[in-house]
Amino acid sequence: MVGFAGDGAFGISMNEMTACGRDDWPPITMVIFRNYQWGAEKRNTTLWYDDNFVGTELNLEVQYAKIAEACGLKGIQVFSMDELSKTLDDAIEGQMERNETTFIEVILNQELGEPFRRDAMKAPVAVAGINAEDMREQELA
Ligand SMILES: Cc1ncc(C[n+]2csc(CCOP(=O)(O)OP(=O)(O)O)c2C)c(N)n1
Ligand SMILES: [Mg+2]
Repeated sequence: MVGFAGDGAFGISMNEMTACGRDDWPPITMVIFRNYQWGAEKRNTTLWYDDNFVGTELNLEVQYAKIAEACGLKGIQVFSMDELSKTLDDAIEGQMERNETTFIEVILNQELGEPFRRDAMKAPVAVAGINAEDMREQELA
């Protein structure tokens, strides 16, 4: 099994790293794309709000490969496509032949890609306003 995730998505679910090295669990290989941000969300907000973004930066100091090591698994950082190809080959061999689980942390730059749906990237509009006149005191039984 080979999994792929962005660093943000992986960060939401990475507590599973503490379980996946259990003796009776099958080994896996996981590739984490480390661009230090919630890139998709940042891209959306820069398009909606005149190149502004907020709340999409991740902690620069976190190293997922080291967290994998602390969980008793293999963790490797790679910095180029060649390194990734070789490391992925080794990790899959380890998974298939030696019962090894490897987390590969791919270090990237912060270039933002094209949005998944550019046609949906219009500024949000209020579909129903809030009118103070509509408010009612809560009635307690
Ligand atoms: C459980 C959950 N929470 C929030 C979201 C909304 N969401 C979609 S993309 C994204 C950011 C993902 O960032 P990352 O995994 O680092 O991918 P990148 O765009 O940087 O490649 C978030 C939070 C989601 N899809 N699932
Ligand atoms: Mg990311």
